[in-house]
Amino acid sequence: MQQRLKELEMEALQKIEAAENLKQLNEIRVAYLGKKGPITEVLRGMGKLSAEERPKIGALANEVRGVIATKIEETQKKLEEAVVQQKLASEKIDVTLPGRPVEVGNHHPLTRIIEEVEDLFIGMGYEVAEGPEVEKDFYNFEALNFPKGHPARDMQDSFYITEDILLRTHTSPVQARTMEKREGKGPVKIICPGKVYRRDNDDATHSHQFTQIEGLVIDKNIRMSDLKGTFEVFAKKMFGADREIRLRPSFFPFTEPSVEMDISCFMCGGSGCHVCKKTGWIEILGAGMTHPNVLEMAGYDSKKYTGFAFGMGVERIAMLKYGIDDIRHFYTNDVRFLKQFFVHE
Ligand code: FA5
Repeated sequence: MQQRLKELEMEALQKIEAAENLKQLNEIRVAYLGKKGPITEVLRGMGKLSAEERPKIGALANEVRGVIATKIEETQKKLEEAVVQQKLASEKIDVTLPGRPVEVGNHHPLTRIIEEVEDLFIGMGYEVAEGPEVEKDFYNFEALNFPKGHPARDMQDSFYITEDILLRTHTSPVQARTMEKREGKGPVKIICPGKVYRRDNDDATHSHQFTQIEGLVIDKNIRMSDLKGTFEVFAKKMFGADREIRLRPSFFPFTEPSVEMDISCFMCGGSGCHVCKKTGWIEILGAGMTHPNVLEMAGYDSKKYTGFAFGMGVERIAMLKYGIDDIRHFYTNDVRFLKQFFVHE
């Protein structure tokens, strides 16, 4: 039996030595040290031995088992280390390679226009104001001299949420809110950019959701010539000296007199095309002298104070400035379109 144990030891050590990977080594462990292995079998047969032989064989079996286990452990460490080394060799990192470029976002063209207009007006002493997109009928219409049932409400087809709450159809309610806050005391000089919503049919120059920038100036002795001068500065700065502007008489319940300003079409230069609907002009803003009713409703003495206001379409300005022929490009988020406006800051 002693002989058998020694042979087993030799055989196992040779096989361990020859193991090429961890899987083979594990198979050897199971074969020699497992419950069904030859050493366990020797130990099981010890009952048949004499009392004298039993401790000797028992000790030897344990010794052989220990030798095999130690060898397996050492070999396992070696094989594991070899696996790591192999991985390191195959996954070499060249730290001198240039990095992969990361796609970085940039400002949307509409945001750029808003910032440019804000900068221009802040430079002329205006403050930037804001108001809610979900608005009360009172601020969107009534405080602006559109009583309930007034036919002028049809000019701006609205998305109503309840009878008294709607998605604002223009940024003009911010005028009413600002005047109310000032409690009849001037001067006021604000611009307010924001989203507005109308049940308009979408086409090349109309969208059901678009962006406006409102402006309001209230002080003593504000005249129509102040409005005109402001627009001339604005048009020159935004579009350059060679683009023509024109003011047309118009109607808004909250301004009197009222005007609309057009800019000559960028696409056809004024001869008429599909973008300007054959007129040669693109309308970019509505404006006028603040109606005395609006001033009085907000607590201003309309004999002391006068004012002018305007509301411009940001998409239209962007279209004119960048030569974009369809307003829908702004909302589809096509990166190929947006990338043309990327500026590296
Ligand atoms: C108004 O919204 C008035 N609140 C403007 C105003 C303010 C007048 C202060 C007087 C005093 P209007 O509906 O015309 O006006 O819209 C103003 C501008 O928004 C238009 O000149 C145009 O540039 C833009 N606009 C109007 N409807 C759309 C639309 N559906 N899609 C894109 N832009 C539009």
